[in-house]
Parts: sequence; structure tokens; C-alpha cells
Amino acid sequence: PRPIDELTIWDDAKAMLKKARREGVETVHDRLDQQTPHCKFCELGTTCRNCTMGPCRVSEKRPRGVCGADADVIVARNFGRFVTGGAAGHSDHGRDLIEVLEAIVEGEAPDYKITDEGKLFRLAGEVGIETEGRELMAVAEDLMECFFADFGSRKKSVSLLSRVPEVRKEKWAKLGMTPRGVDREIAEMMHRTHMGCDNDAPNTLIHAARTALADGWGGSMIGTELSDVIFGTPTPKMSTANLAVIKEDKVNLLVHGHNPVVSEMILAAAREPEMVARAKELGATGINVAGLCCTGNELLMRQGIPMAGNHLMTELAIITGAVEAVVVDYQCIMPSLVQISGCYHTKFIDTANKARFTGAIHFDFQPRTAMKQAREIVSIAIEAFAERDAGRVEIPGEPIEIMTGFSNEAVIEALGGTLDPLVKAIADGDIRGAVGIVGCNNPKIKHDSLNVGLTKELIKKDILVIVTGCVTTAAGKAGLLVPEAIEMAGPGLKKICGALGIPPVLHYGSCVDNSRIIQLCAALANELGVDISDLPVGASSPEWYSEKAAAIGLYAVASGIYTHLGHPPNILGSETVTNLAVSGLEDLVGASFFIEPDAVKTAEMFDERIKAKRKGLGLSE
Ligand code: NFS
Ligand code: SF4
Repeated sequence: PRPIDELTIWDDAKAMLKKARREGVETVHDRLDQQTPHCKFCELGTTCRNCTMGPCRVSEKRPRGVCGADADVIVARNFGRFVTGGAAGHSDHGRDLIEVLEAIVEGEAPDYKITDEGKLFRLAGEVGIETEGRELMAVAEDLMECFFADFGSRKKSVSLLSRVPEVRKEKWAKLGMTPRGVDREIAEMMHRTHMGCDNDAPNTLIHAARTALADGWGGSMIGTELSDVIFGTPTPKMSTANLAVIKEDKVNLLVHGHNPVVSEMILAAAREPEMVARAKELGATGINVAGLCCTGNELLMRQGIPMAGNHLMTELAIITGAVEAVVVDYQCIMPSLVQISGCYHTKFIDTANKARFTGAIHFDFQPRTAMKQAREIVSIAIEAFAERDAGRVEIPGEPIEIMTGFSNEAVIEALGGTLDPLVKAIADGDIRGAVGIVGCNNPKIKHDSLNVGLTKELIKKDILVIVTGCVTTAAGKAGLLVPEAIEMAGPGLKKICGALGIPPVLHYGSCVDNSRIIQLCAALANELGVDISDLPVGASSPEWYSEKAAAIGLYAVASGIYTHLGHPPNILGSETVTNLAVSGLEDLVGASFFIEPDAVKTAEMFDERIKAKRKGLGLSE
């Protein structure tokens, strides 16, 4: 096995990897070793399994599959389906929020309510629903219908494109890239990539971009906005991160996955006095709910609950031996967590019929019975406390302070109600630009080395960083999410963030909340009367692994945002597709991907881009 020091930058992770080796528990790193080297054809994207005349593997020697498809067609089809898997994940999550809103409207979800009424009315106004003098529930019903319709086939474009600058929308219309309906684009991609349909790689990629845009400005954005409506729009607050948020003297319940519909209810149940009393009867001092991955981000943003870890910490959290239950909804949940839970007293509980895990305790979690089910789940966690083996508990280090809760609404309020101060700070060059660093961990990359490395390099250059998803925990553990982190930033950021009492790295939420970032970019572009591609901004997913990250990257690029990836998707087997991704898209949508595994070089690339864009806007470099 590879030395532990090469696997991660974190002491808490190293301690748990050592414990895992001592206790004979297999982790993601061991399985990566088993799987290496990977299939070269698959890495290049030149395998096709789309029909049973194949499967086919194309190369210089055998350049066409049985049907005649060449590497360009095969790579484009594979990448198209890859992105579509991600768009489907985010968007189906978004749909689940609409279904909760529907249940609220119909009086079928007694445990949920509309928390941010003002936001619901504002959203309704944005999508053209009459709000004047109308009852809350009547407007909510119309909004629910409007968002359901965004998933279908009867619209010319998804409704929240109302936020996009006109010039950008014209570009999309000309290219055939306007997202019409979320499910429609997803289904059409499956159709196009069936044998004998879209056999022109650039044409397939245009539709991949359209599908990604249906995610960013459709499914994901609806997910974010309705989560705010139902659970409250985030406001700045303090919390903590790393494995030490797990408490030796408490019942520890980790929520993992993406959808706050489950985890919010678990948190509410865990706070009930009867639950706490039962935990105390068993010798615990209380119940500790902590987060993993994106559902952790959702609860962190809105409720301030601590963050135990990101993607590569999920297995390690259980290895502390102090976790009574892991409660999951869907996405990014390694199936290995069931086996690792089995090595300890940990109960692994799944809650979604569309994401079941063999060997898990299953709950078919429904809005109608949410609180009752949440109580049952929390009770399972409490009772497991009695089974904990104190001799196997090891919780490394001390928790690190973080600041969270930066929704666009909160940022604008902090700025005094308008974007003007931000525009001025950008114009003055105190904030030279902004980069959103988002997404995952990947065991092929030293855990969080690039996520943290790039963040540090950028803020030194007075480039504001916005983080979401798994990068949140990385930035937090590195001490970058507190106001004191301005000491690591350049003079401009130090001045502006210092005056506002905010960190130079802002936590914007979960991965669906990347929609907040594109919304901010659109608002800035509208304010300045330019296109999004004219702004001194960028996006990055340094350690990405998932289909969802690819969808996010592509909707960022298609929205006009220059986007970095720490390693390439499986497209290098086609020159046409690769060239389009890293340069050709620039001509079409005004932005492209760039691939760079080094943090310092990546920061320099962003710096160059930001200089050019500032110059284009008539600003100093
Ligand atoms: Ni987004 Fe990556 Fe997953 Fe969240 Fe984390 S791995 S693409 S950050 S938890 S979705
Ligand atoms: Fe092979 Fe063509 Fe079938 Fe793909 S669609 S498996 S390339 S024959």
C-alpha cells in the first residue's frame, strides 16, 4: 500500500487511516490500489457498450466500432451520457423539493412549512406569477406547478432563465443550447446516444451543454431556491469542522447525502427533549448531529451544525468507532460504508427508495410521516450508544472554527442592500475577481491538497474564493473560512473582507447551491450591462470525481465561466472532443475548460484570465 502521508494532507485523516490498517478495515485507497492500473480504453473514453453488436474498443489499429462509430462519436456519446447522469442527479433532487412543496400546499406534510415567505413571493415574481394581494398558499401552488412544468416538454425554456443576461440567452438560442425542459434534455441525450442517432461529436456536445444548463438554471437552481423557501435562506453563522466534531460523550449521528428534506427532520427529532433524555439514560451527555458531504453543507448553511468531513472522510468518520448511526439519503455515498459500519457498532440507515444499500436498515422516508420516521431513526442511533466499544474509540485532534451561511441574500444584505459595493471593490481592484472552487475529492489526488492549495494561491492574488460542497470542509480545516484568514490574503481582500468582518473564502453551500454562484454572476453581469463571459470570474473543481461535477463544470462553461479541472474527464481519446472542451467552446460560448494538476500554475492561469477580463471591462489589471 501507498504510505499514508501520500494519501492526505490532514492529521485527522492520517490517524484514522492508521487505525484502519491496524484494525484491518479496507478503505477507498486500498480499493484504488486494487483497481490500478485502470483500463486504458475506458480512460480515453474509447469504449462503447451502447449495443450488443459490441462492446467495442476503438484505437488507431481498429478505428471504428462494429456499427462504424469512430473515436469522436464514441467519446462524445460517453461524455454526453456522463454529464447527463450528473444533471439527472441534481435535478431529481430538485424535483424532490417541489414534491415537498406540493405536499405542503396540499396539507399533506404536517412537519414541513414555508419558512421564508418573502423568498417564495420574490421567486414567484421572477417567474411571472401574480403575487399582488394573493394568499401565500395560492402563490405556492402556482410556483409548484411552474417548477414541475420546468421538467417537462411544454416550455420553450426553463423559467429561471429570467435571471440570465439577454446577450447570453441570445447566444444559447443561436447555438441550439437553450434548455427547454429538464427531463426533456436528459431523455433527449439518451435518445441521441442510442446507436444510429447523433453521430456528429460537436452536435452531441452542444446538447450535453444544453442538458447541463437545464441542470444549473433548472434542476439545481430549483433545488436551492425551494430548500431556502422550506428550510430558510442561510445567514452567516459560526460552526466547526473536522473529525473532532464527533464527541466521545455523546450519541453521534452523522447525516450523509444531499437532500435536506431528510436531514433537517433528523436534526429536529434529535433536538426533542424526550430523545435527549433517553440518550442521557444510556449514559451519553446528549445527541450530536454532524454532517458529511453535501447534506452536511445544507445543514451547516442553515442550522450551523458541524461538519465531520468531506467525501474522502466519510469512511474515516466511522472508523473513529464513536458513530452510532450514519443516516443517508442519496448521491456520493460509498457503498463501502455499509461494510465499514459492520466493523463497528454503527447503524447504517438509508432513507430513499431510489438509493438503497444492501445490508442497510431501510426507511421509506415520506413527507407525510417525516417526523415520526425521524424519531424512529434517532431512536435507533440512541440505542446503539449502549453497544459502543469504548476501547475502540479514537477521535483525533480538535475542531476548527468556520464561518458559513453566505447566501446571495445574506451577502447583499451585508453589503447594505445592493451589489454596488461589490462592483466598486471589483472596479477599484481590491477584489480583482472571483473564483468558485467546488466539488469533490478523488483518491487519485492527495486528499484536499489541490482544494486547499488553489484556494490559498488565489486569495493571495486578491481573488475572492467562493466554496461549496466538499471543498467547504477542506477550506474550513485549513483555517480559511474565518475572518482571521484575511492574514493569508492579498492587501485588497484583506481590506474589504476585514472591513466587513467576513473571510476571504465564502461558504456558499452544497453542490446544488452552485446555482447561487451562477445567479450571482448573472446579477453582476446584468448590473454592469455585460455578458457573464465578460466578468473577471472563474470556476474550478480541482479534485472532482463525479458525473455531477462534470455537469456543473459544463454548465459553468456554457454560462460563460472559464473552468478549471484538476484532471481531465475520459475524453482524451478524441482530439475533436478534447479540442472543443479546452478551446473550441471559447468561440461558441466565450469560455472553455482548462486542465491543470498544479495549484500554483492553475492560480496563474486564473490570474491571466482575470487580467484580460478586467482589461476588457476597462479596469486596471
Ligand atoms: Ni458535489 Fe462531488 Fe458529492 Fe457534494 Fe462532495 S463529492 S460533485 S461536493 S458530496 S456532490
Ligand atoms: Fe460498438 Fe457501435 Fe454498438 Fe457502440 S453502438 S457497441 S460502437 S457497434
